[in-house]
Amino acid sequence: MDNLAIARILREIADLLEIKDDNPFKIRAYRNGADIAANHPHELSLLDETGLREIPGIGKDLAARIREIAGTGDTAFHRELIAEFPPTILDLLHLQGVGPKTVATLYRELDIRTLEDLESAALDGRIRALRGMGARKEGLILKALEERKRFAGRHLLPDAHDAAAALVVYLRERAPDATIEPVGSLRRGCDTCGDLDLLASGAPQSLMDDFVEYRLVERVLGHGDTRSSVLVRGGFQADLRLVAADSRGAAMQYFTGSKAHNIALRDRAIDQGFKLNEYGLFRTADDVKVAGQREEDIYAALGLDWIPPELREMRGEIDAARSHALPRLIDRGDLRGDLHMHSTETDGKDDVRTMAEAAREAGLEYIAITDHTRSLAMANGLDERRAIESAARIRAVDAEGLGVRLLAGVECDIKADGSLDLADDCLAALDIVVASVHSAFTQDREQMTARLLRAIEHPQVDILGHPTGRLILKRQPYPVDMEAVIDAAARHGVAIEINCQVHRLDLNDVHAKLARDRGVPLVISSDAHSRHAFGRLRWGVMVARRAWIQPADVLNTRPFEAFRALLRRHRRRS
Ligand code: DGT
Ligand code: CA
Ligand code: CA
Ligand code: ZN
Repeated sequence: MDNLAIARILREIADLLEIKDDNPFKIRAYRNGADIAANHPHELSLLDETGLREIPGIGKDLAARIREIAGTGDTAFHRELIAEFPPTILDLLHLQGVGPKTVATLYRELDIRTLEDLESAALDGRIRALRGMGARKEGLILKALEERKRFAGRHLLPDAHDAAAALVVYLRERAPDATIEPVGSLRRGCDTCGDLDLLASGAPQSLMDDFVEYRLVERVLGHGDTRSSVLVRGGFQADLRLVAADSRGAAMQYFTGSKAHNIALRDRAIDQGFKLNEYGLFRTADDVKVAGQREEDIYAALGLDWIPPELREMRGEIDAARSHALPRLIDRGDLRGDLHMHSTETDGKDDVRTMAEAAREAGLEYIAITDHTRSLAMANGLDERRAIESAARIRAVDAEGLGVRLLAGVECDIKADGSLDLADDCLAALDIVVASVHSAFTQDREQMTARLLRAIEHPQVDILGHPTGRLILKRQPYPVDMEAVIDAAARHGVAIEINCQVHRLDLNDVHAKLARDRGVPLVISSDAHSRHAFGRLRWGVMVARRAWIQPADVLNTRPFEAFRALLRRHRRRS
């Protein structure tokens, strides 16, 4: 039972309690518990009750529930709550913009139990008539329903990764001598995955039975000798393929994809007198197998360097592999700094010192504290006076010498007209400014592009934060001419962020590659709102790898002083 699965159950308990209008403190305790579980660096299922209770925020009740979930996959309390409602009520909760209060109203007033009920009620205009709803809310619900259909069946990479990792651990225990690895979009590090593709080589036939008997399997779709498919909890389809050990490399290559990459590789094989399939690379003339056990050998036999899975998207990797021009991709270990995070000063959960210490534990050498600014009233954003005061406090913590350097910054809101949320002299007095859009997403492409360009032209902006505003599987990016934005950033020496929040991963791989190609400096930042969130840096690094990014393309791979000299505000002077 991994932490995210535990978190999901705790969150559902909180949601269901909220639908029931239960005690707000209890609801908050479960919701906090879910956050703690989702972000905890160690596996909660391995801790006993005492170990769990040592984690701040986990009391006696929560610890007991977590023990029960870890041991049995669920808790009776959760099952009892679910039994009080139609089982489909949770689907409603998972819609963007539909919270427990709304679900409770819909259920009580209109007996809405399913997404279908909800859609017909919205289409009939019955929702706008309810207290506290209105036509706007109804429109939002219809939009969320439409988006859900469009994205149905895909999963965020980190979710898919965790679900697959748990399954791989289970399978490896059953076949310790076999090689069992994720392939498909998961291995390529795509930001969403349609299903979990696993490949086992050199495993006993019985592994297929073990697979369909996995504890989290909800339905078996197919159970064969070389391929089985199941649905596992969380809405994932998982495919397991079994191949002989001497075909492992060929099968890895084939099932990793992408399809387009495979087709190009197969065509290249044919041109060179070979046949390529999931069993190996064969000479057409006499059917002799020339490679199959190792992926590297297949690429080498075709005159190519081994291509990292993240690059296998037909974006020029085959030409680069032929001319030995593949990039040395960035790793998580190359990151020395993190330039976007929040503290209790605005909507973060931990204070500056706690964030700094956690960053140091995560192996970082420097961080920027970048709290929100005034326009984000909901987050208690900083005005000029508070920004300056908070900068003084950040610098005081820096002066303590915690073993991690701190920069005093803000995540300055870009207002609808492209102007910045704080006065120029205030921004100039800070060490670093990330500028991002958090409002007026409905502007048209021209307005939004002009807005971002104006922000980039502002001399105090060092970094453009989460540039497209997308929330993967939840919200489309706003319309914006990213090529114009990237070119402007290149002209002005403004860095562009790859934001590591798992729903953002913004820039995406395609835009990040364009930015790299145009010489824009990039940064990879966690946008952490708590001390537990630095682990997500790996997902932004994955985006960067898919964008062909090397360590030198990213500012926060530099040692602290070198990094600082490269910030736009210092560059201008040199
Ligand atoms: P997904 O699941 O939509 O996130 O994307 P993939 O890339 O994981 O696609 P999937 O699961 O359909 O197939 C896994 C890999 O298997 C795919 O990347 C390449 C390989 N593959 C599947 N079907 C074909 C095919 O018809 N031709 C070739 N050459 N390869 C295929
Ligand atoms: Ca797949
Ligand atoms: Ca598949
Ligand atoms: Zn932001």
